[in-house]
Amino acid sequence: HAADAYRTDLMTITRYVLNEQSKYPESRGDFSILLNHIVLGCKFVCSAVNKAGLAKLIGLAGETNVQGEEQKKLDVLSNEVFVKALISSGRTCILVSEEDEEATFVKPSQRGRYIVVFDPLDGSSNIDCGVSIGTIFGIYTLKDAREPTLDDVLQPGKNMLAAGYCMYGSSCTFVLSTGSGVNGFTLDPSLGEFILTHPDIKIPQKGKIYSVNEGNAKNWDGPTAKYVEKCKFPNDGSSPKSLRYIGSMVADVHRTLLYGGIFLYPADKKSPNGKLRVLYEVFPMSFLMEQAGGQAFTGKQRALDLVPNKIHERSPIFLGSYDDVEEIKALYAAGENKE
Ligand code: P6P
Repeated sequence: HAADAYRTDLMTITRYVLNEQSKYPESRGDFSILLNHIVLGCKFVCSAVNKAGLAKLIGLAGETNVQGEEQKKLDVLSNEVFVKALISSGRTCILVSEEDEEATFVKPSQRGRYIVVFDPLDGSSNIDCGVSIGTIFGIYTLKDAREPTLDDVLQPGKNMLAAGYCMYGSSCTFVLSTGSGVNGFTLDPSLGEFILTHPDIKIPQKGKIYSVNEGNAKNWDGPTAKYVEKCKFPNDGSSPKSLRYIGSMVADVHRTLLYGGIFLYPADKKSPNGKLRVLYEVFPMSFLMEQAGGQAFTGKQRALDLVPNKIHERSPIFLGSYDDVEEIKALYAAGENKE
């Protein structure tokens, strides 16, 4: 409708964060500045990802471009964009990226008090077939003002101030929590702004979908195998759950958040800690799930209580609708009693 096309009270992500900020009179706008730089990175990646197919078509990807430079892989390019954007914000002191073996310690002249952990382009192996991929991030703050060390990063996820992801799919959707609920914003390319489209997201208490790579079933432990069996052959007369697995965490988690259900990346005999990384995959998604009324479990404990020892540590993860995760927690508790 014409009226919708010209809504005048646009709640952009910048306005939303400033509104949030006004709740903390002592804040100096640092978080808004930090977030705006993360949003800038996402807008760049969104544009690059959307061109990726074309770049391949016109032979740019993987070959030299007009400047004779080697065309960078999108995940490397995305990482460089985020690292540069975060450092230039002047509000960060430590960065941990899935793409960098070591943490980046920002030099004192450009240092702020925020620590950002991120996967610049998760699921990037799916780019060539057009499957949605995404950026995932979490934000901690320095515990005190002394020289930052790696200990300041190795904090449990419950200490995060904020977490979110940006999904590059049919539309570019930015989902964010700053600790008081979850909100979704969609990029309006004509404005170059993220507009609030999913206010106060709450995940359904129970869902009808389970999301796991069934190809790993041979290597699952007892409780996971039992849970998936129950999804397929329920013994309480309820109908079987549907299986939806995209193989791109941001897409699988976004669907779970909006439709309900459970996403599982369990441990298995080959990978006893599962595949997903604690700091910049498990923690941010677990933070969002809890903020949306769901929960996240590692097979042993609440995911956000985990204290990582290494920045690229992995953990099994079961996250989604509260009741669905409760079921698998009960199976792990029963499994433990049997040992
Ligand atoms: P599998 C993508 O490579 C990724 O890191 C996540 O985005 C995704 O959830 C997972 O790995 C898929 O792993 O072993 O099922 O292909």
